[in-house]
Amino acid sequence: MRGYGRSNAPFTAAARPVTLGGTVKNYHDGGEAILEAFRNLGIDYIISSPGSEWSSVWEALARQKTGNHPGPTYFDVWHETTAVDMAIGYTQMTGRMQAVLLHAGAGLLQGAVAVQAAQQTEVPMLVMSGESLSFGEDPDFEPGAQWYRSLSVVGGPQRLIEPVVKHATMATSPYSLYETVVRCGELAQRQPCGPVYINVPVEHMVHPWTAPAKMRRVPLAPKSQPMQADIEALADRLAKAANPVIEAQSAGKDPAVMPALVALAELLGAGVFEGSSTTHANFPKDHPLHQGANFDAAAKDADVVLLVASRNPWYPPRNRPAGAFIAAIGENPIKGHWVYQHLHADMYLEADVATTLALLCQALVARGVTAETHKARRDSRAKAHDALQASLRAAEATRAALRPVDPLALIAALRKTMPADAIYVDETIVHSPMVRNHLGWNLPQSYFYTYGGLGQGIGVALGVKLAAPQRPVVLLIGDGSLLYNPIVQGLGASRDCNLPILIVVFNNKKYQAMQNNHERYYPDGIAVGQKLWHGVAINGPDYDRLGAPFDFPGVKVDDPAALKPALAKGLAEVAAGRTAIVNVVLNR
Ligand SMILES: Cc1ncc(C[n+]2csc(CCOP(=O)(O)OP(=O)(O)O)c2C)c(N)n1
Ligand SMILES: [Mg+2]
Repeated sequence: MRGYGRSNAPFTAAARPVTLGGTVKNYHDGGEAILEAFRNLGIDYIISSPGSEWSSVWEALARQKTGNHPGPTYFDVWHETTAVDMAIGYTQMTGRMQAVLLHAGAGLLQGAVAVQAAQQTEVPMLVMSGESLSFGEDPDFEPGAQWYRSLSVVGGPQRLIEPVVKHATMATSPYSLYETVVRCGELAQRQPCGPVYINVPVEHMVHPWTAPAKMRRVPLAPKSQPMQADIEALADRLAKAANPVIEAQSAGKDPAVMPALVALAELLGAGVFEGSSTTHANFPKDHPLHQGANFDAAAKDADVVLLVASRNPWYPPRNRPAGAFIAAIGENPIKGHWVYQHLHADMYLEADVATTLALLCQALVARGVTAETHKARRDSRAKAHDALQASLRAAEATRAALRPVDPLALIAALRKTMPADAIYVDETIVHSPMVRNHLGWNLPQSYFYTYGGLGQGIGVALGVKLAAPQRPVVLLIGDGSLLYNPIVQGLGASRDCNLPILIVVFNNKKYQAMQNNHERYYPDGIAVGQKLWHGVAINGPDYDRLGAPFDFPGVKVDDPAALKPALAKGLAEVAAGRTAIVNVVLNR
C-alpha cells in the first residue's frame, strides 16, 4: 500500500516499513506522528468514539503495546458525547489536557454539544477527526469508498465545529502533521483554554513519517503573575476597606486556589460567597467565613468587592453593587465566548489566581495586617455563617418527613451519608441552588457543575472518576437531564473502563424548569389557571432499572426513611466496583 503523495516522501531508514519476524510490517507513518505528539504533550488518555480514519493511530498503539513503550492509554466508547465528556471530567480534575478522536463530520457533530461545553468551561482538549483528500482516485491508495460515498464535508469538517472551538484547522501535510498536533496542543492550553480541533486527512496518516531530529517534551503553559504595582494598589484598598466581600465562582478550578483563598479571607476577615452560578468547590463550606450564595444582598453594603474567577457575579448584569470598588481576579475574566457579560470591574488582575491571592496576602502582611487585625469582622462573619447553617438545617427539618421525598431531605441525607472526600458532579436544574446551599464539601475538587447543553453528566462523572479512582464520585442528575445523556453508552463505559459512580436521580417526573419559566412569563395565563402544561411532564422509565443490562444495581426511593440506607448501599456498591443508581421520587 502506498499513501497519497508517498512517491515524494523522504523514505528514510526510520520511515521504511520494517518486516518483523518475517510477517508483520512496522509502518512508521502519520499515525506514529500523532501518537508521538500525544506522548510529548503528556496526554494520558486518548478517548475515541471510532471511525475508519483512525487505523494508523491504532497501528501505532499496537506498536506501542508490542514494543512495551510508555504512552497514552486508549479507550473506545460508544458515543461522542461520552468521549468528550470523559475528557472534560478528567481535565477538570487534573488540569491535564487529553485527546479525543472522533469520526469525520458526523462524529464531530454528535460530539459538538460536549465540545461546546469544553469551550464554555475553558477546558483544554485536542479534538480530531479526518477526511479523505483522494476519494479513491489515487491508483496507489485505497482510502475506502465511504469517504467518496457519504463522508465528505464541503470545506472540510473543521467548518462544522469551528463556532464551538477555540481554533479549528487542518493538518496541511504529512510533513507538518507532528508539529500541527503539538502546536494545537499548546494552543489549547493557552488562556483562554479550550478545545482545539484538527482535521487530519487519512492520506497524511498513512504517509511515511520521519521524526524530527530532536523531539522535546512539550512544556505546560507558563503561569502568569500580576504586576507588583497592581498588587500593591489593591492591597492598599483592602487594608483600608471597612467591608470587603469576596465572590468566587470558578476559582476552585485549580485546587491550589482554595487554601490561598482561605488565607486571604482570614487575613481580611472577609466573607466568601459562592453565587448562584458556582461551578466548582471554591471554599470550604464548613469554614466560618463561608457565607453561602446570597452575594447580591451582601455586596450592597461592601466597599471593596473581590471577584475571584467569576463570570456573572450578579443578575441582572446591571445590578452591580453601587458603592463598591470592584476588583476582578482571574486568568481570563472577560470571556469572548459569551455574547454578553459585564463585571463592572474597576480593576483587573489577570493572572494565575492562586499566585495572585498569595501575592495579595504577602502585601497585606507587609502592611502589618495579622490574624488579629480583623478579628472582630471575622467573628461577626462567623456568626452569620452559623445563622445561615442553622436556617438551612431548619428548612430541612420542616421537610424531612414529606412523602414523596422533598429535595431538601434528599440533599440532607446525601450530606450525612457521603464521605468527606466525595466528589459531586451536578446536572440538576431547579434543584441546583438547593444542592449548592445545603450540600457540604470542604475539599478542593469536590463539586463540578456541568455546563453546556443537557446530557453531559454521566460522561463528566466518569472522567472525574478516571482521574480520582480513590474518591467516590456522585452524579446528581435531574430525570429530564438524565434522559439527554447517552445512558447505555455511559454505563457501558463505566463497566468497560472500570469507573464505578453513584448516580442519584432527582426524579420529579417533569421538566420543572419549563413549568417555572411558563409561570414567569404568563402568571395569569390559561396554562397556570388550568394546570394545562406543555413541555413539562416526563413519562420516564424506571431509572433504577437502567443498569440491569450491565449488572448494575438500582433502587427506587419514595420514602424519606429509606433514603440514607439506599445511599449507603449505593456507596458500598460503588466501592465494590459497580455503578449504582438511586432513583429518588421527589415531591417537587
Ligand atoms: C440539550 C438540551 N436540550 C434542552 C435543554 C432545555 N432544558 C433546560 S432545563 C431542562 C429541564 C431538565 O429537566 P430535569 O433534569 O428533570 O430538571 P428539572 O427541570 O425538573 O429541575 C431542559 C429541557 C437544554 N438545556 N439542553
Ligand atoms: Mg425533573
